[in-house]
Amino acid sequence: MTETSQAIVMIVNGPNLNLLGKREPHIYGSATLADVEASCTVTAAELGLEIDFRQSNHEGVIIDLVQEARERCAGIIINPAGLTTTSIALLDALLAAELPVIEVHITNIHRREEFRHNSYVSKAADTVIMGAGTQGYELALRRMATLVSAG
Ligand code: CA2
Repeated sequence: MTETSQAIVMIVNGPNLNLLGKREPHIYGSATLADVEASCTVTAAELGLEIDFRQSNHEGVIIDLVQEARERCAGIIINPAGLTTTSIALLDALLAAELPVIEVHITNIHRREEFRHNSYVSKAADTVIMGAGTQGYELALRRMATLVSAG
C-alpha cells in the first residue's frame, strides 16, 4: 500500500518568543511556546497537516528557516516578533519562498505603540492574524489548510 505524504507547514517564531508564558503574561498570555506547539500539533493532525515548529532569536537563522521551508514545505506561518518592522531581508526571503505565507501576531499591533505598526512582513503575507492571543496560531493553521488545498 502506498502512503500519501502530508503537507508540511513550517511555523516560525521570531526573537524573544521563547519567553512566552514566562514574562509579561498580561500582554502575551500564560501559554508557553511549548503549549502553543502542542496545540498546533493537535490542530494540524485534525487538518491532515504536519508541522515543523521553530523559534530563533537570530535574524539570519530565521531567514535560513524560510529558505529551508521553500525546499520542503507547503506553507509558512510566521510570527516575526521584533523583526516585523525592521527586516527587509526577512521580507525578501518570504517573497523568494513563493509559498503561502500567514503572518501571526498574538497582540493587535495596531492598538500598541506606533513603532509596531509598519510590518514589512505583511507585504509578503497572504493572510494576517492578530489580536487573537495564542489562538491565532490555530486560526492560521485552519486558513493554511485552505490555502494549501487550493494549490
Ligand atoms: O504580538 C505579537 O505576537 C508580537 O509579534 C510580539 C513581539 C512584538 O515585538 C510585536 O510587536 C508583536 C514580541 C515578542 C516577544 O515575546 C515575548 C513574550 C513574552 C514575554 C516577553 C516577550
